[in-house]
Amino acid sequence: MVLPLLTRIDHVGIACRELDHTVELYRTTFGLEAVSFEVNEEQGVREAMLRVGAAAPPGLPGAGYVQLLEPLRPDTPVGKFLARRGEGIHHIGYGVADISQALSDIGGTGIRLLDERPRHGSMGASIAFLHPADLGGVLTELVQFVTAQ
Ligand code: V0V
Ligand code: CO
Repeated sequence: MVLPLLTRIDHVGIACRELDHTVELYRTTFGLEAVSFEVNEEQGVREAMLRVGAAAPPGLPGAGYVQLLEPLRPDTPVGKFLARRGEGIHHIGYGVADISQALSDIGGTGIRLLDERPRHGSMGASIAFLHPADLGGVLTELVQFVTAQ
C-alpha cells in the first residue's frame, strides 16, 4: 500500500435546493465562477463545479473546487439528505492516484465501500464513495482525475 492514499482535497460537496440560485450566491459573495455544469443521472444530481484558486496546468490535477449539488428527484442521495438535514455540506472528495487500488486497500481495512468499482464523476473523473457511518459521519469520495496524477 502506498501511503498516504489521499493526495489532495479535490472538492467539498454542498447540497442545495436550487442550483442556479446557489451558484449565483457564490458568484456575488465570493466571486467564484462555475467552470462546469453537469447532470449525472446515475448519482441523481445536477451539479456545478466552482474552482477555488488558480487553474491547474492543462491536463493536471491541482485546483480545488466547491461542488454544488441539486437533487434530480427526492429519492436520490442528495434529495434524501436535504429532506433529513436541509442544505449544507454533503461530502468531501479527495484525490487519489489510483482509485481501483485505493478501493482495494481501503476495503481491506473494513471500511464499507458504497461503490465496489469506480463510477463516472464530474469533469471526466472516476469516483467512488465510502460509507459515512464508518468514517465519523463524513460521506467520503475518492476522485481520480481524468489523466494520471
Ligand atoms: C446520509 N447519511 C449521511 C449522509 N447521507 N451522513 C453523512 N453525510 C451524508 N451525506 C446518514 C444518515 O444521516 C443516516 O444516518 C444514514 O446515513 C442513512 O441515511 P439515509 O437517508 O437512509 O440514506 P441512505 O442509506 O439511503 O444513503 C446514504 C448513503 C447514500 C450515504 C449510503 O447517500 C450514498 O450512497 N451516497 C453516495 C452517492 C452520492 O452521495 N451521490 C451524490 C453526489 P443515521 O441516522 O442512520 O445515523 S454525486 C458527486 O459527488 C459527483 C457526481 C462528483 O463528485 O463527481
Ligand atoms: Co462529489
